[in-house]
Amino acid sequence: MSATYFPDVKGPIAYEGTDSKNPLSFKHYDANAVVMGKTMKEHLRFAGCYWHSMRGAGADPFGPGTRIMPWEDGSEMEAAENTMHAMFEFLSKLTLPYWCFHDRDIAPEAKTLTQTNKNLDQIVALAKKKQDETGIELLWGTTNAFSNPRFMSGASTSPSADVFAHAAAQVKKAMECTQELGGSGYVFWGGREGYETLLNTDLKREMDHLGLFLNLAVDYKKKIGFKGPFWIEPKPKEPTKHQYDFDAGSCHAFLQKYGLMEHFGLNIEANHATLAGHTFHHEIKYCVDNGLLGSIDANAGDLLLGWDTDQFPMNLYDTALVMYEVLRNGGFTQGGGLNFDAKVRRQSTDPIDLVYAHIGGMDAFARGLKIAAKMHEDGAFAKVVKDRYSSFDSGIGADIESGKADFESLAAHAEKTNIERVPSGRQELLENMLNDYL
Ligand code: XUL
Ligand code: CO
Repeated sequence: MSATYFPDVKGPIAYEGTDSKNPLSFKHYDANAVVMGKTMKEHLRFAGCYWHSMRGAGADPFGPGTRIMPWEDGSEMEAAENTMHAMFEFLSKLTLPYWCFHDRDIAPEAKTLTQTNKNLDQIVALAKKKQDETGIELLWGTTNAFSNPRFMSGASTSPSADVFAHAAAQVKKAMECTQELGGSGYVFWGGREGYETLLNTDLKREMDHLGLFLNLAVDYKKKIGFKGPFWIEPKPKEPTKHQYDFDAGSCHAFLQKYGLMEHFGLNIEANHATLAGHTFHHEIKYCVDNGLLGSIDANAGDLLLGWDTDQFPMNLYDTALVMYEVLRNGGFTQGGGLNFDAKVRRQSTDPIDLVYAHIGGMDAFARGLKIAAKMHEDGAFAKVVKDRYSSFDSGIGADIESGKADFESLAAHAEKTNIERVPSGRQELLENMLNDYL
């Protein structure tokens, strides 16, 4: 193990305020500063992700990886251990309180499942030691049931029952590892749970299998006493043409149909929201209004590109409006947080680029939190929305909402009511107000 993998970062990154010219400092993220009764650290619950930060070398369909990753050194298992050391050095220096991983990110897959699980046990023991030494905690764990060629046609939605069994074995083990490391939650992103063509796909059978699989996961969670919630991570497409967990709304319907609402929330990723044709804000608001806000994969897409670019979040409108909803939710009540499921660009090749990227993302969300808190404290937007629906607070509106009205009483009301005009939506004024907060 090398003494340090990030030699340019001497100590933990500190808050130095907006006047600082030090690029290795936070300008806005002041972990212990109190905002609306909680520290920024408690509100934002930042996590670093293992797959992009430690394992993603920058390969794209046109060329191999470009990044310098000095921790990928030695035999496969030595490299796995070095990488875990590098991850905790990186998390500590960025003062990231949480981390997230897939089973296959942290330990190499062997020829047999038995040996693969042994590899995992060895690395999980090291991760546990590093957690104890640093106080850094696991936000969530998950399974990579999409990279191995056996999962080419899906995992729990594969037409092969043997593949279904392999996916179950993997989730079983990854859930045990997550429990061992004290993870807050467990994520299901349906990597290839979708289809390429309906000509070879029994859509109903595949979705039933997915529902069954998640119910089996709930049974096992109860059996081992894993306390954390499960979170589905919606994504509409990529790698498959159509993914079953399309967006928050379709996951909500799925969870209700298969009797899973009690055990699941959602992990909303910004770039997945935009791929589904929604704003990040929309997906989060939908979750808050339906008791589904689990956790967030904090990244951003490029609106000119139609794929998952997983860039670092820099847009203050996004961070402010998303934190406005998180505050409205009373925080991450299911134990989630903001996981940087984001990668540096292929031309950002030095380990230090990873540090700049996270500083930028953390500051963007800290600013978003401060803006959102001010919006809540002023209450101006909440008042606009409340007033806009005030016709439902009394009279016929109250009768509608309470279920007292029927079509006959509504028709009688309409006959004696002449609607001259509906009040203005005032969108432009509201957008001006929003800009005043930024
Ligand atoms: C893929 C993606 C995953 C999940 C975890 O688009 O976001 O990394 O976050 O499997
Ligand atoms: Co993600």
